[in-house]
Amino acid sequence: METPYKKYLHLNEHFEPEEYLVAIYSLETDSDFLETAGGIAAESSIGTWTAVGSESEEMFSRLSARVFFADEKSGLLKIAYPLTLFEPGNIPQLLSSIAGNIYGLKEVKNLKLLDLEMPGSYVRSFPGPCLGADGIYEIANNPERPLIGSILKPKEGLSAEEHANLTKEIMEAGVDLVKDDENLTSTVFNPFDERVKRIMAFKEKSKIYAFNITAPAQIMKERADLVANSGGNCLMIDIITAGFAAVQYIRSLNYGLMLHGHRAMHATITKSRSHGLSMMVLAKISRLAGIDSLHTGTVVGKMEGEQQEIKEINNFLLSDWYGLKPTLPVASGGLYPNLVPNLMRILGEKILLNFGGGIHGHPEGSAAGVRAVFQAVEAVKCNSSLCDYAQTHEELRLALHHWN
Ligand code: CAP
Ligand code: MG
Repeated sequence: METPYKKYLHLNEHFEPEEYLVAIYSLETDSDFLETAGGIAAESSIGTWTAVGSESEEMFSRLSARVFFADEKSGLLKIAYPLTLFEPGNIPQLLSSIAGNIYGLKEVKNLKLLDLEMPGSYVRSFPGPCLGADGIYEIANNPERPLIGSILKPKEGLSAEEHANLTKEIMEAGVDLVKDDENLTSTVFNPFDERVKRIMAFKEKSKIYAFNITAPAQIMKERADLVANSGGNCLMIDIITAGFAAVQYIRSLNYGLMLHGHRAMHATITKSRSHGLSMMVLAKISRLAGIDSLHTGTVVGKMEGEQQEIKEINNFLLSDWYGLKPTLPVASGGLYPNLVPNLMRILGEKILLNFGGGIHGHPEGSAAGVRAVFQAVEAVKCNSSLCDYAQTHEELRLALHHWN
């Protein structure tokens, strides 16, 4: 059976897709490589498996995607999409097109969306972050170091009262930010409303609390309203499980609060080297949607993530992008004081470093854990080794011993 796929091939190394959105994929197939590439371009733009009489030649030349680069050896494909295919400011629609049906095509063995290049007019149709990295640093009075945050542990289990007490203890010990864990929303033992009330009773303006509002959209709004009306400064959303429509909805309500993006479940689509989509793509759409701080990986912690990729993502998040504010990268997952020098060397200082077990697992308790982290940061700032610094800093000494 003849497919219409090959007409989507416009191989031309010199093609300059200025007013197109470009998607870069890697493809593995046991079928004809070029035909499958054409099929991907067809299915993700205007086509289907057979020619249809309702599609005119004029329509095809105006709206079809074009495969302008295809290398069978590496599997690399570049597809250009006319911008008029996309509704401005609509992330779900973008994903339904360029990261939708194509993964299910029988001929596709593996397909990974590696990167997206978007023209300024499309990028500017999104609001981007409200505060951005600089706005977050401003809340914390612009320290000349990475921001230090903590996730309360255990993930779930503390009552609202215990949760608030522990938050108070570690905020007084110095952390800039405390956050709910990704699976803590509202439970019988720790109801959202009570948690907000108890924490807002003592939280100072320069401290950030990220309340996890993740829920069905109407409940997310109620929770966001409560945080805003209680004087809070940050909303946390599990951006993958809640979905980008939910993120865009909360951003559209213009609370003026920081939006912290937790990426729980991202690895279902990012972890395979050959299939799914990359964390870079998620980072780009998170910034479009208005996420102010985004988990991007640690290199040295418990979660998978390669140094070069994480550095590229963090550089992207902090760089100029058609006037959208930068998103602050967040390193989190299996971090503890001993790792701070490597973290700062590899990922720099414009970053939020988040410690869960690495603070609350300190042998002398959570406040001592906070002090150990700050001592590690101070050691780096004054070019001292952790071992030397630990000789006069007891909490750091205990941490080095405990986690060595
Ligand atoms: C870290 C964490 C974060 C992960 C998310 C956890 O706790 O709270 O959710 O960092 O991973 O639940 O594992 P620990 P990522 O500090 O105790 O490891 O940032 O890679 O999305
Ligand atoms: Mg967590």
